[in-house]
Amino acid sequence: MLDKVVIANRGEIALRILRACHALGIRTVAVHSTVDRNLKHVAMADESVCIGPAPSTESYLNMASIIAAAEVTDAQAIHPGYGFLSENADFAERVEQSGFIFIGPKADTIRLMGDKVEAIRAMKEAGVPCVPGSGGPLGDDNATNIKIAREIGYPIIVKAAGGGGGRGMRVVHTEAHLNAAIQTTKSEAKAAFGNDMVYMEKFLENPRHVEIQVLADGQGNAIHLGERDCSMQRRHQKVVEEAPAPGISLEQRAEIGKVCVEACIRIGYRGAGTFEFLYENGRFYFIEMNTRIQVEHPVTELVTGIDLVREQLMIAAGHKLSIKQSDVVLSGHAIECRINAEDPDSFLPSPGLIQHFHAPGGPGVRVDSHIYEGYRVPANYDSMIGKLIVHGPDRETAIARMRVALSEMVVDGIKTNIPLQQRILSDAGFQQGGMNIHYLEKRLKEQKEKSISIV
Ligand code: MV4
Repeated sequence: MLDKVVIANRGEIALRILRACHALGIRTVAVHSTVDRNLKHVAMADESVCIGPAPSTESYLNMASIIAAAEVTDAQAIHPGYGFLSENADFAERVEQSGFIFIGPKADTIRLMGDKVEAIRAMKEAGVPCVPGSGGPLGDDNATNIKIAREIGYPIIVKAAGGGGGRGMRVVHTEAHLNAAIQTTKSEAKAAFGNDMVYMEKFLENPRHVEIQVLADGQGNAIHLGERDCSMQRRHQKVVEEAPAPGISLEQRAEIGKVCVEACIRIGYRGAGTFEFLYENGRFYFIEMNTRIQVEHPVTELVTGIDLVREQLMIAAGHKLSIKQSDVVLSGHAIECRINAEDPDSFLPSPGLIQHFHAPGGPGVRVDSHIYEGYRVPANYDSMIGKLIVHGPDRETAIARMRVALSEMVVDGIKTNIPLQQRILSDAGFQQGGMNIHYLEKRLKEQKEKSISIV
């Protein structure tokens, strides 16, 4: 087993990784910025190293500082968590070149998936169903692009190869707007990602966002752990996630899961990964692959009983997968509500001192959070202060447990989105299940218009 791991992240995921390490007898090194000295996992880690000032560009994104921290503490491996450097191929490469284990896929795999054009090409070749599209980068010839768009059929979406997660995209409804959209997306992509390569896909108007979790050991073995529905989102920020996805049959799960597993084996995938799909009219369309542990991984853990971060550590230590596909049995239903330090109506961040914190509990209730009474939420980072995750024998029970848990949870001193989460969990559409990616924004807009008309 690994003997010492650097946790190159902060907040709840740093604590989650620390717990998985300690459960395996692995010693931990917390790296933190100056404003993050009081993070819970820093106090719990075997060692800690301050890697720089508050701005993440100078701390959590500072490759040299993080690698230096591994060197001075004589650690063996670096876990990047999510966000920050987790999907930075150059970082993974530098970590390995410095003689450490990067807890994740090979740098080349991260690079492949970072280029959306190449990722789609590789997945299509491996038999993964993709959105009808250009199948490659768009060239400069307008007539050719018009022809491609006609073949796909409008509406189409122009996406940046270097984008992902909702950045660098433009929907086009008619031929008259195609060329301008391509040019604008190209120049925005050049500025944002230093890469002006763009591609075209059929624009799916009302899809759900359903993703498949995989684990692979890079030694020819891979399994899938079913799907998550992440359709409840606002401005590309997921708000509520659940597993399994409402309305997906055992047969369809097995079928799409098998396709993802075969793709993992084909590309020599290593570690935890997520195949992101749009799901519309009963069909899956691959859009992107994430090569990191994801925020919403706990819902998969609760329905499978598999500790994903433990498996990441085992794989990084060189173990073959110990879980067979036939060992993966989904049980019940899990829901995650992201808890953010933000105004529940305006969505503006609300950093500050936590004066009182009461965590909910009871059967099937899990709280993944680093906050405590007296902790100050800094203004420098993402506003997520934790996740409330529940599990129950069925979706109705999970919803009931989440509603009770949200009502029990107290976070005083700052504003949180708990009231918003309570409204979502009480919403008829959410309760019905299977809503598409536009549902939450539509409901929020209706609510806002209503509140204005009263005044
Ligand atoms: C799409 C799409 C419709 N059609 N691609 C947004 C984030 C990025 N991962 C891909 N995204 C989309 N790609 C085609 N061909 C709609 C979206 C999209 C979306 C996807 C998942 C979750 C939320 C979303 C919100 C708006 C648009």
